[in-house]
Amino acid sequence: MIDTANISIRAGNGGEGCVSFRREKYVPLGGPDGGDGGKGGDVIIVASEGHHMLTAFRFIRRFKAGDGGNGRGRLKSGKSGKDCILEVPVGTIIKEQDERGKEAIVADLKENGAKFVLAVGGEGGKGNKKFARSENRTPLLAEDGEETSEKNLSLELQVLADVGIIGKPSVGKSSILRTCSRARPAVADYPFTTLEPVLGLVDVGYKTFVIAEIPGLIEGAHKGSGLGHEFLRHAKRTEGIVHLLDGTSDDLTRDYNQIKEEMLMYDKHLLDKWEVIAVNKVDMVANENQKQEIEKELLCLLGGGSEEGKNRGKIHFVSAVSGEGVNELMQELASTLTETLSQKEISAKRTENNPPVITPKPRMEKVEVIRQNKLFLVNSSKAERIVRKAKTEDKIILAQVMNELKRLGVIRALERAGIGSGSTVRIGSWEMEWE
Ligand SMILES: Nc1nc2c(ncn2[C@@H]2O[C@H](COP(=O)(O)OP(=O)(O)O)[C@@H](O)[C@H]2O)c(=O)[nH]1
Ligand SMILES: [Mg+2]
Repeated sequence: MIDTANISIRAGNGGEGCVSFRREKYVPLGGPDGGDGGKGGDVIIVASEGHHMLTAFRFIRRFKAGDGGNGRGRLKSGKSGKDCILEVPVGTIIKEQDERGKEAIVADLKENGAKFVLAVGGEGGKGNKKFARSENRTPLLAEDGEETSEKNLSLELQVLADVGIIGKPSVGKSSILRTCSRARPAVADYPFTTLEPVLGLVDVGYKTFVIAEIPGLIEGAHKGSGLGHEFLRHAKRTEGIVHLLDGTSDDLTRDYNQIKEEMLMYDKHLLDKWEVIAVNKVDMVANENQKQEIEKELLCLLGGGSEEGKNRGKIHFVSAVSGEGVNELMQELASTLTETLSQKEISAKRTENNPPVITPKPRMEKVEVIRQNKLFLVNSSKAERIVRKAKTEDKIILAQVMNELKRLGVIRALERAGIGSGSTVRIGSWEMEWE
């Protein structure tokens, strides 16, 4: 079962650099003291064991990190924008469409706590202090912040079960799965092996979780027949287990122990998971007395239900046919899951031992000039950020801008492209006649 979600994200814009001069008594115009703009916030995705599905992304699909604050006088830098952090289940794959519409994997979060910076916040603009040059001590320009753009991403998750139903053939595993979810596994009145893991999504109101039938156990999957692997993967990842028994069986102790034995052979770690015992086909159990006897037998088997706290110490009587007890069983599973997951989350937060943090490569800043007859289009985000806020009607400011464009290599690139008088230069939305 693959869970998917499409989202769009945007990192924060960088803040504007500031044009300002020191004001002191008796000094009419002090040196430049315009601070830099703050960096925009990043959009970061984090894998967390506390999440099991991508359901949350069905309700909110757009995410934006905070913008950087503008720089101010007295060399005050703008505040950094707040990062936007998205938590996803471990195993989530993130894909992005490139300009040609081709999908590529940008990150594959395999470990708890693994982080990936999906979008880097815009750089803050430099304040005018940074534009002071030996030949120009009164810089009248500052850089605008870097603008970010929106990215469309798709998230994909191979959903693994939170709870596995195990039990001998024909105890009613498939039937219970049908009763508690919309899953439609085959049900048969003869021992029958479900060949593919069937997952059901259970909704108890305040929580949803994934439940799967894990047959295979007793049916010899541990011996390495092709079937075993998929199930083992699910079984390994489940948080807990419903051990299902058939109330009409003549020896529940034997049935129970047989399954435990199989679990040990299959993967001994399965025995470390919590277990809820449910006795199915209660519609066929004759009377209360018989129920009480079954309960006594099983509790005795569990040593009074204290088995290091792994067992919940309660026997559920259910019927897949009449539906009796199924809701209560699901409620118990949901609350047990909530407990164990919040504990896990807490310990994961404590033990986050350097999970990988992957940061995309920084953008290359290169100047490109495209010529269209007498129009010369300059492609350079640095140059754009300088001209965007500059009041170039002012001759002095224009001269300073030209000086900065020269330092960035824009003038040389224009000359190489063959610029001459009568041409127009366009940088972003800013235009000027070349003389
Ligand atoms: N009377 C009764 N029969 C049931 C119940 N649950 C399952 N069965 C029957 O038991 C047989 C085996 O059920 P199935 O779900 O395929 O068992 P699985 O092998 O554990 O998946 C089928 O004939 C079901 O109709 C139940 O609660 N009551
Ligand atoms: Mg079955």
